[in-house]
Amino acid sequence: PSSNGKTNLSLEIPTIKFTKLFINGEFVDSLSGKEFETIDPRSGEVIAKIAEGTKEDIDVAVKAARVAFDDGPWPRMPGFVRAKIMLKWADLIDQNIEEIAALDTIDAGKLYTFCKAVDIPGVANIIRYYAGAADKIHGKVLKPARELHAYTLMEPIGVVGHIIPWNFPSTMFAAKVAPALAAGCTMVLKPAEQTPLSALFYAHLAKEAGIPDGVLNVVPGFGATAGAAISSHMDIDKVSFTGSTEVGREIMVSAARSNLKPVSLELGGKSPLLIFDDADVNKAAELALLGILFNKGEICVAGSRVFVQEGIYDEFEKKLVEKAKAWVVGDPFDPKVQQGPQVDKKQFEKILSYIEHGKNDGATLLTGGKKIGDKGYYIEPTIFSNVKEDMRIAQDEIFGPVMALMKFKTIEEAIKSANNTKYGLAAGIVTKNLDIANTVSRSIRAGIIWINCYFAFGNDIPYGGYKMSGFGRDFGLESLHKYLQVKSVVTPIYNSPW
Ligand code: TXE
Repeated sequence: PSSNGKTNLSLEIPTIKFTKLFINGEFVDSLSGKEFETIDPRSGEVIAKIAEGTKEDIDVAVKAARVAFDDGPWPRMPGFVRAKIMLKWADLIDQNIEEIAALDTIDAGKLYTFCKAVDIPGVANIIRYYAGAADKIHGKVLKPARELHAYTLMEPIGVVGHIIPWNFPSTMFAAKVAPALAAGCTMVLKPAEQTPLSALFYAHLAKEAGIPDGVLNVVPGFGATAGAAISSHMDIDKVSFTGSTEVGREIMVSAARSNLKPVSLELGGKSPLLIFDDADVNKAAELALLGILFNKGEICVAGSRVFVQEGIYDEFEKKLVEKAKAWVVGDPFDPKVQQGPQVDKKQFEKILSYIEHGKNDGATLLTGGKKIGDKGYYIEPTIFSNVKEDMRIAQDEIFGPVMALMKFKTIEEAIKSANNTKYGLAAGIVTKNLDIANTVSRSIRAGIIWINCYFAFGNDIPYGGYKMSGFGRDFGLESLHKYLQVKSVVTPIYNSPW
């Protein structure tokens, strides 16, 4: 890989301390004794062997979570006591930022400096956000027409199953676990098989912080075995999933076929970024590039379809290509590097095959298009122009550093093109014109719209899909409500007929 900087990389690589399943407050081997390898995408080499959870281990973990829910202190504690423990956990995470950041870097190829500055401190802050909500969960006193006293209770939904992906191993962990804990739920989480390391580290710190045994169980394993055991489990009350649309559909089917547990699904995307003639071309090109290259394009809200109005198109294209050529790909521990390796061989090959589709389907390859080096899973920032809306590179989620660049004339045309996708996760608009911004933001069917920015996230900003990008929201109090259910209690007022 090309890299501008010199670093002593070995200094950053942590010893792997936790490789077993975390069930009922203990690190244990899997019942089958099986293990799987987690791979460093910088080299394709094995980092560690991890205990592989299968259906039997999920059963044990669910039993522990069930006991912790039915008989344990967690759901019964006053909210501020849960909050106090969660805040301690957040502080412990803050004390271990560098080590956890390094785990996500070797496991997922994510930029070390970014994990250290944003992802891992972000985990602590997500936990703090929901800890702050733990003692503010309450129902309403109602006013029925008849002489009844009626009120609602907000109760924790029960035992939750979380299935998370590999692109944001830490953020996804926190976004699922923190609101469920605040709500008083107990849970079993399956990290992605590509990235089990940080989740096990967080589990260890949860125990140290005083989260009672059985409340948080972490079972690494594969989707078809451990994941499917969660979605089809008769004693899990809710499943929260982030991953591909295909697997989301399977999860919904097995939830329906088992105990009808509610599911929330945060799935794929093919998000549009619309750049209008009045935009600052240089800034817009920077934003568009970041929109597709951030986290190597492995982000569900990647701005993978970029539509540019014809008046600035040529200048924009020129600037974009210049900037893409200057983008630094290399070892993610190197602070000068902007893009690390793709997460694994499967993802790497998928992206390269889409690049071939782009060429074969008649799009123009403006820059990139090749792998870098012979070791690890590095891919050049890749931009296609002359993309037709029905091409595979304009319709399918590639989940890599590959942009489809298109031109438009009118606002109406831009809106129509932006919505020409089965997905609806995010969209970006670049314009100084308030009328355009207001019209377009209301016309695009997506869960989050960024105006003159991209990837602007916040703990209190709900985030999730329209259409086949799924349903349910992560972040914000909306997410807390996924883990609660409403119970109505009704009683006649003294002596009144009912
Ligand atoms: O995802 P999977 P993969 C998209 C992206 C990517 C593609 C494939 O386009 O290229 O999906 O990635 C678990 N029952 N996204 O194959 O398989 C799995 O073990 C229950 C978008 O890695 O969806 C992992 O923990 N669980 C996305 C999680 O699901 C199952 C992030 C996600 O893996 C299962 C990741 C099953 N039958 C990929 N099969 C986003 N929205 O951010 C797998 N899993």
